[in-house]
Amino acid sequence: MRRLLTVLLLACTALLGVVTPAQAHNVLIGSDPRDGAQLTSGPDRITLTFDQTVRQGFAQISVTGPDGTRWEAGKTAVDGAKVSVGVKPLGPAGQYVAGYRIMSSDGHPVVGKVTFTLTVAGTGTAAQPAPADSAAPQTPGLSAQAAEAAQNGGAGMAVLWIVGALVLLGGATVVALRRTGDQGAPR
Ligand SMILES: [Cu+2]
Repeated sequence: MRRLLTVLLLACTALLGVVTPAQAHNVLIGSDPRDGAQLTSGPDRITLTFDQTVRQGFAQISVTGPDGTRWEAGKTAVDGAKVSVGVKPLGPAGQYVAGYRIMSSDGHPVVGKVTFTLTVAGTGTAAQPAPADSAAPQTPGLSAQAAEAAQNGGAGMAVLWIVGALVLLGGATVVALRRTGDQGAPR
């Protein structure tokens, strides 16, 4: 039993160890357009503002419109704590999702999304048409990652760390129980 307690203690320490650094992740503190905005005309650019400097070279914003059409224009730019991308003139009215992927200043990737609604249809045509196989559940890659992160309340990475730690904890407990059982079992 003492062994089990020791293992549990070690596992808890490990849990704290992996959760603490996750707090240093960059956090989205604002956007233009803001999340949930209702727009009568499309924005020229989408700008995301984080709480601290974003690393260069990994950041990417994709703009996905109704039916999976794509509307971002040009490369994603990183300027200090701001990450932005150009947007083509928008087309159909409906919901547009700016999915993002950035590298935190602490070296961890962070994904998420900002959603806005175009209330009046524009005249633009998509940078990329809707995927041919519309039966596919989700376009793989960035938008899927962003959607997943959003489902986790934007704390995708933190959740991953916690799940990983719990798996470790569970494994350690099973090993400890087996060992205790072996010692006590009559042969
Ligand atoms: Cu981090």
